Amino acid sequence: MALEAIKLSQDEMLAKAKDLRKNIINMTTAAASGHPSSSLSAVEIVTGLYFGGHLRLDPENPGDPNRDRFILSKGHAVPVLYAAMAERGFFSVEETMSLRKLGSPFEGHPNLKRMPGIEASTGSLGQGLSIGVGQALGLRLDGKDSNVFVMIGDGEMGEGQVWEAIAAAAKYKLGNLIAIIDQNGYQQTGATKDVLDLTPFADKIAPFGWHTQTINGNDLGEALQALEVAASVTDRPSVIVSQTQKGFGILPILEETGDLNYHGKPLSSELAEKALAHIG
Ligand SMILES: Cc1ncc(C[n+]2csc(CCOP(=O)(O)OP(=O)(O)O)c2C)c(N)n1
Ligand SMILES: [Mg+2]
Repeated sequence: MALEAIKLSQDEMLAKAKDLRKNIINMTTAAASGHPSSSLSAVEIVTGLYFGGHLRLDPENPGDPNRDRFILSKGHAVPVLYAAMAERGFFSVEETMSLRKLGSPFEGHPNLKRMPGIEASTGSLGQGLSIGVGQALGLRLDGKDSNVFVMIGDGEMGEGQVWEAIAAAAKYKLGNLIAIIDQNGYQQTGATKDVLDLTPFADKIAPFGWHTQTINGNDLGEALQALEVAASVTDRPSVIVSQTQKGFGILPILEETGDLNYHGKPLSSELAEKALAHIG
């Protein structure tokens, strides 16, 4: 297979998004561990990246130097990444069921030493955008036209290192760098606005010299449109503030539990069954 960006129809992508959601629930419930709600909020953007014509990849040759890169800085949401990679042909959906099992390469956070196709080892929050800046600079030095996409959590935005990376990316006018903030409103210990409110993100990042967009990131059409615009900006870095809901796709089930954050908790088999039925 050659390097290609797969572009499905919007209906096909909506079906993929459902597949991703089901796989996220199945693998975390099987592991009895992991972060389904953090993964679910990001499904539409990740579907858009992998199936909306953005990530030029070759699963047969994951190290192709001309590939585009996706760094999941909020590494605990790795089930969404494994689910997308499985659908894209890096490995089977069945293999992802070994999530968090001893010896499995499907670790609880992305590990580039264990899995081809992972672009950065993340999980220690705050680092992914800096890694992306380095990769974007390197790609430019090498004369490549590859893009680097980095997804950051809204709680993760409280890490000072993210803001250093924002400043550096603007200084170097990294038009090949696209940040996506998954603004799902919650972090580990509660609502992000109560822990450390750095919203509105776009108004804070724009003065550094970034192109900004703010969207409903659980609307696939908006996600696709924003990725299109961001990719067309080549004279400066671009950020998509993706306003989402944590656990999107199974909100009625989370509501039932009385915990809309549901951070770092897998669903019980019983709740997983309900969630899968709800997704349809
Ligand atoms: C440096 C660091 N501190 C703390 C943690 C523990 N931790 C894991 S997930 C999380 C919350 C992250 O919230 P957010 O970035 O909003 O992501 P979400 O789960 O909401 O998508 C925290 C604090 C960590 N992984 N890394
Ligand atoms: Mg969050």
